[in-house]
Amino acid sequence: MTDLGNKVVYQIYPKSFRDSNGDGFGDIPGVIEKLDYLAGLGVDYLWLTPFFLSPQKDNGYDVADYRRIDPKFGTMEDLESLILQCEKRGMGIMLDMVFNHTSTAHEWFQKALEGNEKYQEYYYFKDGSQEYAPTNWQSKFGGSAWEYVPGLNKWYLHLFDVTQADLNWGNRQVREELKEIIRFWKDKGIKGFRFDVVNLISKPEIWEDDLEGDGRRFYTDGPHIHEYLKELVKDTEIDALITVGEMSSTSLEHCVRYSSPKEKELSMCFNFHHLKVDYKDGNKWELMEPDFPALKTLFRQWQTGMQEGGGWNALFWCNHDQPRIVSRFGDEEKYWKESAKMLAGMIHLMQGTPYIYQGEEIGMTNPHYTSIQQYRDVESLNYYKILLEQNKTSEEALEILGARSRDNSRTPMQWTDEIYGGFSKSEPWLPISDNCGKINVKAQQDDSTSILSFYKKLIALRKEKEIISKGRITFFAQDNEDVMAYKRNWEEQELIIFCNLRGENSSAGIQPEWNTYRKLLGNYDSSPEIIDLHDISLRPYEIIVLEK
Ligand code: TEU
Repeated sequence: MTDLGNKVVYQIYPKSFRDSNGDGFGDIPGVIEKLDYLAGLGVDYLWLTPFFLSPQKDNGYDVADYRRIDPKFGTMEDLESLILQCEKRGMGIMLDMVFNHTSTAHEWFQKALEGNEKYQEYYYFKDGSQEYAPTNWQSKFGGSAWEYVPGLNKWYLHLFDVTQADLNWGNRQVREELKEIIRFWKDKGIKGFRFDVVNLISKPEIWEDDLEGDGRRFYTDGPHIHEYLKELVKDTEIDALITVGEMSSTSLEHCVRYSSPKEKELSMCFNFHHLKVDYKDGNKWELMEPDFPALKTLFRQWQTGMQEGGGWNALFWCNHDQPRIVSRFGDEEKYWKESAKMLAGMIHLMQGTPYIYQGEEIGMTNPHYTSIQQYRDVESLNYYKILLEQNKTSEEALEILGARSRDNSRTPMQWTDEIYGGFSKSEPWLPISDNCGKINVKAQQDDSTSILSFYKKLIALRKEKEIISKGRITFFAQDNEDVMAYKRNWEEQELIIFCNLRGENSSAGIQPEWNTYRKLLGNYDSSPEIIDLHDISLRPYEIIVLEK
């Protein structure tokens, strides 16, 4: 989908973006208030995480009615006005479709609980005695993936929270219902969709224990996944819109198929492999320093693999489930500005469509909460208990949450240096970071050296230079552990990108011909020191982009 190559998507977590009515909870009118800011950034699409009617057990990823707006977020009129106001500014709204599961408060599930067999077939209800769950699969939020319903003598499947029951995509009626929901929103003028954990929707025919893992190998990129996606896209004609699938624990081969235009599935995919290089033995709840050589290898494999296969990447560091990237792979103290800019440049100049998560563009950091009372996220609260059961001390458990909790990214957007950061007049639903006096939009808006200005520059460059959206990518200096280095080529043009991943000086090597190239972009004010024809020395977290 290379015609999407020059587009940029901005992700909004409405609950934490801007509270217009002072209840401590962000809302749709709050988003409308900030549209000029977003248009000023230069972004093309706004992806809003779910604001549909929901008990909010998983902050809206537990949908009780896909066609209604949760009153906490506003009204349908508010949304219609948002769509219109966006259009006026040349931006489109993308909605987040949570189709792997519904909330157990959804009418379908409620009918199933009443014994209605038609609706039981909408989910995975399995007979079985109370002692034995149908399989040993684990929920992604901890504990068994099955819940027993005594009144029915049946278990139901929930890969996430117990209030998020998995939908049975094998049932044609379910697929038809979901298509109707898409049509409903398309008719309202929605320009794109993000599909939540969409590569988990096709479950296996045989239900068996996983003797090697938590069950994911049976349902990840499952047996009918490509069929279901093709059918959904064809019958709702969303191939003309922008679509992105969130792919959990996926493979390159599947992502090529999900996103290659000739397959007519989705425009692009998110994968998370590059965000696991600091998981010890693949375990999110064991801390480790980031393995940068592994990061380099993953980017090379995915970038070149998608390129060769004709797939298309969604480029991102941050979202509402991930800790803040500057706290994670950068340095939020001494090299806060430099590292935030370098990390931004590194992915924005790769092949794919970049996504910016609210607050990333001003270098927001993790909040460093000190007490479990400050956390709200269901996954964090579950894992806090699990970590204590594993004999971690509460200090250790808090240290792990401090680095890994999803609440790290969900703190209120820092607009100003006021008490609640200009997010709200009252106390926010989740505590705002202490550093909002220093890190906020207001402080960066008129500063040409700010992180915000750097993001604007990256977005503007993408619009200006075809090579960024269309160019081929090749990686080099693969054995240099400290520096990510790649080239982009398009017609006669060439860009060379060096990113120093470390907080120390590093050196990048140079080809003689590059000596004549001009510096297009950097995150330090002065020019790079080209020592001689053999070497470019990079300062801590420096990014240098040379143009032929
Ligand atoms: O996330 C899917 C997902 O698997 C995660 O990134 C999840 O947060 C991680 O596995 C936990 O370690 C999506 C949504 O982005 C997330 O907010 C929802 O909670 C989840 O699906 C369920 O709908």
